[in-house]
Amino acid sequence: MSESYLTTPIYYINAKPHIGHAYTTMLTDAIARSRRLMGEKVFFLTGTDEHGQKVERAAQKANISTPTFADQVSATFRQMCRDLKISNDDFIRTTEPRHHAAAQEIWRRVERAGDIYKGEYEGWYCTVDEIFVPEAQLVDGKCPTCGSKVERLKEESYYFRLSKYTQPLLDFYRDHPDFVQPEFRLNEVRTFVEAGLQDLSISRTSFKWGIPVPGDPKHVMYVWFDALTNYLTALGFGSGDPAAEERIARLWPTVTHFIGKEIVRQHALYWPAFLMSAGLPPPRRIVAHGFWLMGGAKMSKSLGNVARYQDYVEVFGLDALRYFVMREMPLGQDANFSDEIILTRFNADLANDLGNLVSRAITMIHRYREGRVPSCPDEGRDALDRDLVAATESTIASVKESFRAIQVSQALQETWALVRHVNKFIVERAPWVLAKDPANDALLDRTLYHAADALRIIAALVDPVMPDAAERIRRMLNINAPEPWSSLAAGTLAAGTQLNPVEALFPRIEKTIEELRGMTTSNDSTPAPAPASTAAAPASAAPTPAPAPAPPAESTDSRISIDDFMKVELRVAKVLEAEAVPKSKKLVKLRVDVGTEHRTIVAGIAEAYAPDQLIGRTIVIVANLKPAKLMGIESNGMVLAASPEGGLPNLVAVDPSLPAGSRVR
Ligand code: ME8
Repeated sequence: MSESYLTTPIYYINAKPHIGHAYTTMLTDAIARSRRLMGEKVFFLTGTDEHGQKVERAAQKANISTPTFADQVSATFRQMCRDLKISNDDFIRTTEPRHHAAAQEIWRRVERAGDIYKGEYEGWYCTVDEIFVPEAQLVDGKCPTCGSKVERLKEESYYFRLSKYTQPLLDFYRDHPDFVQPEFRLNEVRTFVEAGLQDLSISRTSFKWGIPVPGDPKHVMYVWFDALTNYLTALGFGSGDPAAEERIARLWPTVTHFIGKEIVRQHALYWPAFLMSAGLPPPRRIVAHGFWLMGGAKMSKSLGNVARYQDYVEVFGLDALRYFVMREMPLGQDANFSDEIILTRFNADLANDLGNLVSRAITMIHRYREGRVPSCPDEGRDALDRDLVAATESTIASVKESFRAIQVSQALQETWALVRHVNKFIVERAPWVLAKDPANDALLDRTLYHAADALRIIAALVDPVMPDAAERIRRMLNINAPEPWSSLAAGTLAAGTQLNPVEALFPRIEKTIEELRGMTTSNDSTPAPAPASTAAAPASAAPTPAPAPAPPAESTDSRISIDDFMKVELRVAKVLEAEAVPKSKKLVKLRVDVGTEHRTIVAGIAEAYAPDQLIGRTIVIVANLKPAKLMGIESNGMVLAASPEGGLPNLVAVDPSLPAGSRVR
């Protein structure tokens, strides 16, 4: 049996997980599940990256000890895996003793190779990305990757002789052109290496929250030196266990690291260089996906423009979220995360296409054949039958190929082409007409058989992305276990199978976006870690995207003109009345004076303010928003509040002496 090792990045714990982390984890999970269905044995690792100054500072801000803080936030990532039904085999934390042993072992090996020396680092450091930034790469004095402020460092530091690996890396890239997927990302790294590499500072002395350097505990390891090693730790590297040696020899050459595109350099350059120095082979493959954007900028915890995966699971269901992210983001490209696009895809692809197919195929077998799958003799098949069988067979082949090539969006498009084909087949055959005349019995049997058989194949093909939906379809078809993809073929559904009752798979969501937002309640009970920065967010209920304060270097320019800004009518208002909205944790109904009139606004601030704290306040509202219904109440405007990530909204305040209706600009 062939075997492979798949990893996600290990996530920083300066804040809780968002859709970006959920995405990489779900994508890797879908690939792991597809490989298992193809008969491979998979070892799938995810976890948390817990050291570094950023985490130490976040713990200080939250007024919790760093280890307690680390335990709490790491637990939210572990919970994410459970919530998203991730099939990982291990969850690693870099604060675990097994990882300390592995990181120190790799350090020693690199040191023995003569690749570590002591020097002094003087230069800029971005704590958000945990990277050293050469002066020439600063953009307006800020980090070129995330746009955050950089800090000046001057401290004693150990260096890794990265420069020595310039040629070995270039040779390796030449010999392994498929090392990074998509290929153009490897070209970017190659260009960077060709320009010549400088040695890399790999230790820090100005804080303590890290793995001590062997033999010199005044230093802690640079977080990336520590973090990258996690991929070996999980195989038992540094444990001294002889079984680990065998495991490393077997699995390490198969490893694929799934990452976001912002950390390609660390994985495709630093990591192979560290490994070469330690006498180990570089990873087999790096798969780098694009960014989820929110309001034109990368969704990121440091910018604060994040969407919580929990809100989407609650409103749309887990399978729908998994489907959406994997369908919407072709590998390597950026994609927009928006409530509107999810709702549209939910109703079009899941409720209409797949949901209808399931309900039609199963219901008709119950109605016309007492719930038993009819038999389907070969004779009498016509072009319509043959086309469907051929489409089913070719979809099985192409979907397998797409999963192998890590093109999950493509695999879903291919599967949906089959879903639509079967729906069309049913409409063309019109079983409801055939059923009226017993002379059509054989044709009706063939029609129902082919529809149910294709549905069985579709369930198998969506299984890696939508494991629950696949299981529910199998249950309706009375199939007990997932079908291995190696033997998946059209025409093997057993005639005579007694089907179970039909279930609604994805009932259409008839609500508007505003109503959906009003329904969303936060189930977040773990303490909120201190954010690295905050962004002003509208105070309407989650999951409204917040505009990002500054676009990162790689995003498209999302700046607006003064004319665009002036279209938004911000005005001072006085709160006259306030009452909680029944059955909503977040919403409060306000009656406000906007100078020219009194109006009702529903705001998502109930968790932060009791109604009587609001009466008499002077606030700022968006006065020219189209009305929206929230929990059945028409809201005419939006209250402005700043919302730190994971924290409660804080109303934007102006001098209370300002008259209601004053324009804010
Ligand atoms: O970089 N769109 O951790 P991190 C898509 N600890 N994916 C996103 C995303 C977005 N907007 N935001 C985050 C680190 N991600 C290091 C990794 S590995 C040895 C150390 C995903 O918490 C994506 O996978 O900043 C990205 O690479 C990762 O989260 C970064 O997570």
